[in-house]
Amino acid sequence: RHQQGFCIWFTGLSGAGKSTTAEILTTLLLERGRQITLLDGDVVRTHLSKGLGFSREDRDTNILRIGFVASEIVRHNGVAVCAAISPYRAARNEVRKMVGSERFIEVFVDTPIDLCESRDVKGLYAKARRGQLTGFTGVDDPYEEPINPEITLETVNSSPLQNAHRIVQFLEERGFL
Ligand code: GGZ
Repeated sequence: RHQQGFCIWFTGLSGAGKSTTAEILTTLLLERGRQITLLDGDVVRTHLSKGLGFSREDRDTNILRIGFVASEIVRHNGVAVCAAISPYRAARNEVRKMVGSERFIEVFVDTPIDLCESRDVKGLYAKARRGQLTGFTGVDDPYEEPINPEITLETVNSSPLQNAHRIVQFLEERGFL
């Protein structure tokens, strides 16, 4: 059976749970026999986007690079799971156009900043609050929430596993799986 490709695009603050949910989703999709490419912003920045910083221009470059790779994967009927903060709406919409809107599934990981900050796995929020790190998303740099995401995930009362299952259910309903 011929299966069409698609792109799952996670967006949300640092520490919102994008990577964790994306990793679980990848496992669930692999179990269904799909080939998945996981493009995590943090990881992409060590090779494809090596040397880029966190200015608006560099973030947009990072997002468009990830988007370009995702669009190639989708064009060849593969599955791209992308997880980067992607704070700017215009860049996300650009990627949506590159991939094709009908195959682009924007997933807003809607974790309140207080919760991201209380987890602070890498201690970056604390650094940003102390002024040792400037231009940190949500602290002194913008995050533009999606207006019409295909999926909004709530993470206060839902686990990453539950959220990954929600995405799988959406994909089944839409005929992607
Ligand atoms: C936001 C930053 C910053 C600044 C370093 N602002 O939670 P993390 O640590 O592991 O993931 C964040 C990552 C953000 O990279 P992305 O490629 O996802 O960002 S973007 O989509 O905006 O291009 C965070 C860390 O890098 N980090 N400095 N100033 N996050």
